Amino acid sequence: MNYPTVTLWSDACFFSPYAMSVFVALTEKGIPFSLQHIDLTSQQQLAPSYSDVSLTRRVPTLQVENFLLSESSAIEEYLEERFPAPEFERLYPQNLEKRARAREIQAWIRSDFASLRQERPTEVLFAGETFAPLSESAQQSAAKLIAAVERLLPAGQQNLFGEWSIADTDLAVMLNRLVLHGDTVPENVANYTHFQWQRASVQLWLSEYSTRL
Ligand SMILES: N[C@@H](CCC(=O)N[C@@H](CS)C(=O)NCC(=O)O)C(=O)O
Repeated sequence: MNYPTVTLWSDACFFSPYAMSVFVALTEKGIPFSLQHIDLTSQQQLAPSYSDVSLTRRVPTLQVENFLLSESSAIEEYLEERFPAPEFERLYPQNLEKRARAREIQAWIRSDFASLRQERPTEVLFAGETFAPLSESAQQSAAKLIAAVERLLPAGQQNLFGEWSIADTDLAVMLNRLVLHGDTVPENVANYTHFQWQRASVQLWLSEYSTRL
């Protein structure tokens, strides 16, 4: 098969959950791609050369041939249409309502949970660091997240929609801010999170990070 040239701009430390989400999406679809790194610690995203690449000057940014796109969920919806099933694996459920639900989860994960994100930063996910007990506000955020997962996850299932979707990975990232930190999470939610974290595409991202230590 003739694949187009695909490049993913990621953070140099492999600490971006949004770059991770796109990395997982490309890997799941089986699309060959190369990685370019932006060093956020030295603010390389603000360099003039990156403004030609990224409208938002953030990571991730994806390039397919000469088309450039930022914002992880927009990238994933583009990938789903640009590399459609059945030739390529699905990122989103086939069923319309389930697909809408998956997008709802993605949008929610990206726009809410500020206190959780702040008190359980990506260092928890990718460097095993620990932080102070959660504030009242972060506890409320965590309770809201967990209640939603308990409502959405069918009993005895390890994926939200019967089969894996990119929303499972995004949700597991947010949940692992708690689970990997050792915060109290119901057993079925912790099991779901562990299961999602074991996925080969996620482990590949984690191994990319560890080769950079
Ligand atoms: N909503 C964006 C968030 C992207 C984002 O926040 N990227 C961070 C790294 S995790 C970044 O590039 N930060 C540098 C900056 O904002 O200058 C997405 O989903 O792609």
